[in-house]
Amino acid sequence: MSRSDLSRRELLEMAALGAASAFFSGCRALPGKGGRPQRPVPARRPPNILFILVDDMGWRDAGFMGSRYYETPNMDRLAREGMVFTQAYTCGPNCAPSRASILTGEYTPRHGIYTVGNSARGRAALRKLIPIKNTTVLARRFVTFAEALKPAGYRSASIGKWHMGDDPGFGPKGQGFDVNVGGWHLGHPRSYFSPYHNPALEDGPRGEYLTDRLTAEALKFLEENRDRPFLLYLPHYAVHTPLQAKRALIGKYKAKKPWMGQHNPVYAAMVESVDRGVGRILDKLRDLGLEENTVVILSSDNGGVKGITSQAPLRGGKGMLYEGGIRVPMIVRWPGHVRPGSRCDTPVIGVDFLPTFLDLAGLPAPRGPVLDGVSILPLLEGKKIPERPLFWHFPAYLQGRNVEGSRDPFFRTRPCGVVRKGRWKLIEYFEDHALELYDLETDPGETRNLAASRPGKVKELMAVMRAWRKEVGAPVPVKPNPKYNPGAGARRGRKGRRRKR
Ligand SMILES: [Ca+2]
Repeated sequence: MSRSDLSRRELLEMAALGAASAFFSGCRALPGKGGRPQRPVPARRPPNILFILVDDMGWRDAGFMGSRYYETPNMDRLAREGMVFTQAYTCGPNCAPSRASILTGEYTPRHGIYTVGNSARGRAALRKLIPIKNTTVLARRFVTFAEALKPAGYRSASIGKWHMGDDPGFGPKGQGFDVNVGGWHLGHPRSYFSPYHNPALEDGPRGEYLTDRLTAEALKFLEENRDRPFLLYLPHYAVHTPLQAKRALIGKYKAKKPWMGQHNPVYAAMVESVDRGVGRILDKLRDLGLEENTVVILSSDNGGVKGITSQAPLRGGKGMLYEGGIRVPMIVRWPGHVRPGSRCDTPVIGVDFLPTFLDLAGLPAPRGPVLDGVSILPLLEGKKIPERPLFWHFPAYLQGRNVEGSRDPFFRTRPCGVVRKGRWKLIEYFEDHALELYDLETDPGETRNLAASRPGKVKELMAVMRAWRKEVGAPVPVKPNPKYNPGAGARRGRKGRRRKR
């Protein structure tokens, strides 16, 4: 029986009936998909889950990731008390696809959210192919982690950015969260200072700072829900553009020396505001006695924007499928379970959150939805998970003039597919089937394309990627663009040398 045979409500009711009864009646095995027995569901209060997702925060945009420019003492403390994942990935190089996959545990071809807005971005004359049409609203049939956790009695809130539709129906509340503060279709704030002009967020006093406000809303939710399992999803609007920070925090960064391409004092002040919020949340957990039974996760939805920040030595930034666009910082803290100050180099990816949350809650996978990721609970416990390939599918164009690290002067990326398996990463560009093969172990900066010298590896990875595309129904663009003009780039290249972010 597939998802299409069942309504969304039926799925949730089935999950609720099966799991909730087991949850409250002690340990027993639940039937899994195809009648296989699953793990017993323990009769304990499941841990709270507090997931702080920073927007556009680059892989090195924090002290614990090595930055000597940004000051993030609270994130650094979280890192000292938890596990840092050094090879954490998001499923897209920009906001909406990453979020849709984080929330649903499904790769982008399944929900069709491949990019932000239009998939045909950039000048038409420079695009060889008609890209695959993008979806901008997450369909109701998808089961989010808020819905998946309901059978265990979690009270859930989404406080911050949503970017996949509007309530009622397609915002956080339509997708299973009990509380929505500030989440709607827009992917950036109109202003970081109140009035916010956001229909999902009541304005605060004039001049109130959005990051502080979301932190305050999070603290309120923690206080109100201290006595029951909660899922707090805190997707900050920061540190996405517009670059707007509290004046008092900017000055000291102006006096600091740039470090490895990190030099923007306003952006640094925005990072610091998020960090101060993290500190207040950690303090509140401690004050409420919730520290022990709360899993705190901090990560980002895509790489930092080139020109504003830098993830060097990784190549590129937001909007690219190079490591700088898709590798993100990530910490998980869970006292008594995760070894403080530990580090994990195993690659993990956005679709792993939902299965991990189910595992934490002691719930079986809901019947119907496909889970593309795996639970990373074994990694948190210092064990291993079986090696698996990771995939990206980006059948879209993202413009960007002369962005450092990109493959050409007009686009941050052209339509492509990517697979990572072990140390190897293969990129296939759909316009001309050009291939790039990188050995991330010896060349994390993706500077040496080994495709020509390792044909065997290319063949192996292409087969893995093609099989995956077939499995998930990933559409590859093949239709030529009648507006394409091979000479357009040359003319434009001569006269237009202006730089654009
Ligand atoms: Ca983003």
